[in-house]
Amino acid sequence: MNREALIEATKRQMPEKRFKHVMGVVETAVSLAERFGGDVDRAWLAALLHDYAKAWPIERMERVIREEGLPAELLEHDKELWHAHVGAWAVRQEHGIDDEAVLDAIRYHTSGREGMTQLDVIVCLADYMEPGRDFPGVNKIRKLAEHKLEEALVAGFDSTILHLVDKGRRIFPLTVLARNDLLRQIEHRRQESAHI
Ligand code: DGI
Ligand code: FE
Ligand code: FE
Repeated sequence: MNREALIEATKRQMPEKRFKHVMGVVETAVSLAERFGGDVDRAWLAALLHDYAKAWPIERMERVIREEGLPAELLEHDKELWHAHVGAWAVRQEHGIDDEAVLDAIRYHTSGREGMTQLDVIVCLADYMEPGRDFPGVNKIRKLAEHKLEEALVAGFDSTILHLVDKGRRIFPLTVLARNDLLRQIEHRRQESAHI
């Protein structure tokens, strides 16, 4: 796989501003993987491709979901959620990416999911805290991410959920399940370290 060609193909899918965000996510995901002993190559690849379909027209995303057997349930939820699944489909089709761990990290980078892998967490978290991001609470997330991946991602989901509630919008159930599961893992770890 040629990294330069993948970077160029990704750049062609989106406006300059979005591409800058993507490269910020790459930089952040790689540094998180290094800090927490994760898979740096997979973090690089999943981060580069995470928003591959983000700027595609809505109709194109809808067609892929309907015709390529992606979860139909997506159509009943916020369109913001579509690009993650469509992006995973697209990079397999267009670039032969077949590493399921990478595809899952792309697929679940917006919603999260139960049983998130370390790679899923790194990509999702990097998306929240890359250098170009600026929203209330982003510095708290960056601070937590210096030591605690899961705690930082819970803070990220909290900011999204609070924002959606504030706007009177629906919450995709998988995000709630993902947050509960992360809190469960954090609690478990606390209890284990208390017993040593
Ligand atoms: O693609 P990005 O803008 O880089 O970031 P993203 O893939 O995390 O998309 C975030 C958007 O998705 C954000 O505007 C909130 C929106 N969204 C809508 N409903 C939900 C949701 N995000 C989550 N996690 N859960 C939802 O239920
Ligand atoms: Fe995204
Ligand atoms: Fe993103």
